[in-house]
Amino acid sequence: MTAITEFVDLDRRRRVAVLTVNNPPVNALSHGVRLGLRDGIRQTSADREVDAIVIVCAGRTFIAGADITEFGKPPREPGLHEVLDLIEGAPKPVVAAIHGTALGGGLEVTLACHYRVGVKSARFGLPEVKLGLLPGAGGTQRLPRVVGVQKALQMIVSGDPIGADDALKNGLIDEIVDGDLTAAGVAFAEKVVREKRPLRKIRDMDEKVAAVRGKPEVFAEFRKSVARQVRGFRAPENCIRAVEAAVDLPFARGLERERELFLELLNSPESKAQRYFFFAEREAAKIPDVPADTPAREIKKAAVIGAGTMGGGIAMNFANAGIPVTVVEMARDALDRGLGVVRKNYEATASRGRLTKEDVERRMGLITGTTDFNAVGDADIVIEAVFEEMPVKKEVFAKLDGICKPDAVLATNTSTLDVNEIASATRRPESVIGTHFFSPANVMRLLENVRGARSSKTTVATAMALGRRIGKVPVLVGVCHGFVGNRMLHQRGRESEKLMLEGAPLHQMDKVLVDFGFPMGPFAMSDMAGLDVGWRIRKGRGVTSPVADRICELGRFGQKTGAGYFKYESGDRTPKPDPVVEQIIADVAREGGIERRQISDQEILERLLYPMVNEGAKILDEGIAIRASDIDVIWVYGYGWPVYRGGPMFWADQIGLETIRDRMLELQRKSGDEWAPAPLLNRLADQGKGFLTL
Ligand code: T1G
Ligand code: NAD
Repeated sequence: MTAITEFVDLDRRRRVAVLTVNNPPVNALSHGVRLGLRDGIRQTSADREVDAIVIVCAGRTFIAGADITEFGKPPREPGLHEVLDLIEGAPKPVVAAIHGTALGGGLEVTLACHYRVGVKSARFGLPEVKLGLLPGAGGTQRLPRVVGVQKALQMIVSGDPIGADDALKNGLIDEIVDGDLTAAGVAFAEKVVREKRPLRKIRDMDEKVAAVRGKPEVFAEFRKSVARQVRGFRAPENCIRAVEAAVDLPFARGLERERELFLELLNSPESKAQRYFFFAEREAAKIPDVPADTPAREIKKAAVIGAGTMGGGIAMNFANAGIPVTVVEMARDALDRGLGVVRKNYEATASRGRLTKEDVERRMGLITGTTDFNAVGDADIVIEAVFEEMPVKKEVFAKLDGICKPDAVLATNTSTLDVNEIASATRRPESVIGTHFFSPANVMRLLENVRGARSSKTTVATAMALGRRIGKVPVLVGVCHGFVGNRMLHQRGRESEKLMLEGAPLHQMDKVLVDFGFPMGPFAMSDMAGLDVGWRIRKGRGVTSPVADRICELGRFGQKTGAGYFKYESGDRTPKPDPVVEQIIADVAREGGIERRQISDQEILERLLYPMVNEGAKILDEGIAIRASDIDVIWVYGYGWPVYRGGPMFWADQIGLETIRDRMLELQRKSGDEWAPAPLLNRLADQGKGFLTL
């Protein structure tokens, strides 16, 4: 074995050369890897002792793409196109031997090879669209020539990988191999040589793109079919145009068109935000004082207290991950109702073909309902999701303290209450932590883990590891009212009520945020979550919200009662303005002596989002969030902040903190001290810095 570069080794197996890429952790196509592949292909192409070449990777995966950390930096030769032209133009067969995830530029490397083999567990994808980009090294031109235009459009615009069986069925790979991958790759290459198979260059394959030539309806239908999920994103349309070029243009011209469309995206604010977010999501998993090797408790059995809106969804997460879970309710009818909702949700998913009947029964089989608290004695973790009332929570935790095994983790799903006070109801506060799921808990990916003053590192590590295991994005936050997400949401809510009294129609405010990229406006979202939850919390805390309270007093709790801030036709979730509510707002404004006026979309946007950013600055200053990017991860995964705007803190940095601070000072002079800029915002604005420089 000789090293071509630090990241690529060359070995020989009889008359087959093996180029092994070794650039941990994911063999990204960094400059050193490209250099090694270029020199390796040149050397082995010229070597008369070599009949074929195999490209394989060391470590846990085949090449997982271009090195994202190199984007935005001056490009270094060789570029990926040069390397791929050498591979495809090699005078002897080049075979890619694939394991793990061949993604982005990694899949494009395999598409430049003449043949591809993969192990059963391998996955194949072009996820560039998730970075606000498109496959920029021939993927949009070569993939449709192999798997056909429809499949290529689906893979490139969704960015989701496919498995080996699907890849084989669609001609993306030639064989599924098992055992030693390098040996299998070499054997396949020797077979190609022995059978004198052609040097199959995908660039020369025209049949599958020709089949769609002159049929623009194929693209029109596809655009229609993805319109809802690609709303606001810039990259998907460029992806579709690049595949159109593969159909309409000769290969070389198609590559040029792909390049133009790629560069447009590379320099776009959307891709900058999505590339930032890629790393922000991975940073969120790192807790400075809880190293990655901190021992976490193994979760073999779980329990959930309360089978209401949240309890049922939380239990589904465990069952979905194959973890047996016991659900405890205080009465049989509440239990049956809660588990009934769980079964209905699973059956609804099965009716959409995303689960089989066997899957439904297997998952329901992992969920055991009981009204006997003692049944949770052997659970490794217990998550409490009972009423949001401190006395009820403390009574439950005191009971769990007496029942659960010594090393069990006791977690609370409270959305606002003091986790430290809840922990004080036990003799083991070090084992208590907040695990704040978002509704619907079996769908929303965010998990806000709330570290109590006494939560041990093992308890923190356990909650973070569990979050990833049940398919969530866990983010660690500190204890304060509403933690990070709800605390910032409260500031937006406060200002939205002022705006409504000053004259901004509810549907206008919702439209401003929907146009900004949120899936739903604040008032439609409240109607979906249920106005009664907030009403119960306000009553519990003796605080009022005049308009919302009057709406709730009329029994209008939102979608679940057919009316809330908006009214809903039966079976239709479209929010419709309701004169009843407009009258309530006008009455409260008149009683408050508030003069009403037209308010611009820009003013609405600033007054709804700047208070959130300002609260984010306070949260950072108080150490409730470890880093600004964690706040962005919380808002993207928990509150629908559009990922192509990075998150509230990233977005604020793009606008410039000085601009935001100065606008807040203006509003402070007009409307009062709730607009006072946070000390951190002031400091950074004065220094001309951003939150992400912290
Ligand atoms: N570049 C640089 N670093 C990367 C990387 C990449 N492509 N992929 C992962 N990392 C880092 C990551 O930040 C983390 O670092 C560590 O590797 C482990 O990652 C020309 C333009 C492969 C499925 O979009 O989807 O090719 O935090 O924690 O959960 O057309 O990483 O440890 O310091 O995510 O096992 C297209 C991106 C690029 C794939 C593994 N490729 N990666 O998941 O580990 S654009 C992608 C992933 C492109 C071409 C275009 C996942 C993974 P750290 P991890 P994982
Ligand atoms: P819910 O009213 O729908 O369900 C609470 C359930 O707890 C009820 O079924 C009730 O019978 C049961 N319960 C009450 N006391 C009990 C006890 N002593 N033992 C066993 N069961 C008991 O409420 P929810 O919306 O599911 O909220 C539950 C918790 O989750 C609250 O702390 C809430 O703040 C939090 N939360 C709610 C949401 C949301 O959007 N609904 C989101 C995040 C967090």
